[in-house]
Amino acid sequence: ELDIPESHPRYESLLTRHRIEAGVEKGITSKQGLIAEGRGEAFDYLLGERTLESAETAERVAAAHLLLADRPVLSVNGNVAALVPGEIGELAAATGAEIEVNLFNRTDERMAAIASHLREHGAGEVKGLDADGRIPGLEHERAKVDADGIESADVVLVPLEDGDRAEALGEMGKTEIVIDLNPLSRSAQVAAVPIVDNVLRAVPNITAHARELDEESDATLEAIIAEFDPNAALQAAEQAIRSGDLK
Ligand code: PTJ
Repeated sequence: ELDIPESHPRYESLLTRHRIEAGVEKGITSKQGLIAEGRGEAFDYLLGERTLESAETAERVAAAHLLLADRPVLSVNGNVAALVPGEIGELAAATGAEIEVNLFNRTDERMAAIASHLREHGAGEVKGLDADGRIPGLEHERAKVDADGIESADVVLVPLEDGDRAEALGEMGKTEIVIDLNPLSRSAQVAAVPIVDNVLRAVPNITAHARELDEESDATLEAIIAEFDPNAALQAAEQAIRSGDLK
C-alpha cells in the first residue's frame, strides 16, 4: 500500500502517516486525528518505537481481562479504524468481544463510514449506530453509546481515548484498558490497565496473548490480573522516556 521498502528505518512511522492520511481522505479519520497522530509519533520516538517489557506485560493482562469479561467491548474511533481495522476484528474474534464505534467528534457520516470500513476488513457486527445508551456526565454527542454495547459492558478497551470520557467510563464502574503512547495522559492515568504502546503493535500483541491464554482457567487469568500494578507500568514507561535510551 506504500511505495517504501520495509527496511527503511522509518517504515512503520511512514506507513502510519499514510494510513491516517488515507483515513482522512475516506472520511473515517477526523482532522484532529492528524494532530493526535503527530503527538503519538513523538512519544513513540522517545520510547524507541518498540514495545517495552512493561507494555508487553500490560498487553497480557489486557488479554486476561477480555477473556474473563462477561461483556467485553472494543471501542473504535477514527484513528483506530484507519490504523488497525483488520486487527480489531481479529482481537474481537479471539476474545468474544463486541466492536463499537465511539467518536469524540461524532457525525452520522463518519459513524457509517467507519462501520463499513471495519466490515470490509472482516469485522462481524459493529455496534454504536443505535446510540440508545448514554455515558453520564458528558455532553450529548460524546455521551452516545449503545445500550447493549458500551453502556452494559464490564470491560472496555479504549485506544486513544480522551481523558474526560476515560474518567466518565471509569465512574460507571467499568474496567478500562487504555492504549496511549503518552504515559502522562489522563486516560492512561485512570485506566485499570494502561498500555503505553502504539496501537499498531498493541492490538496484535493482545490478540496473540489472548490466543495463548485461551485454554487457561479463570483462576490463572485472575492471578495474572492480580499481579499487575498500573502505576508501576506507567512509571516504567516514563522512566524509559527519561532515560533517553532509544534502543
Ligand atoms: O475519531 P474521533 O472523533 O473519536 O477522534 C479521535 C481523536 C484521537 C482525534 C481524539 O480522541 C483526540 O483528540 O485525542 P487526543 O486528546 O489527541 O489524544 C490522543 C492520544 O493518543 C495522545 O495521548 C497520543 O499520544 C495518543 N496516540 C496517538 N497516536 C497513537 C496514540 N497512542 C497509541 N498509538 C497511536 N498510534
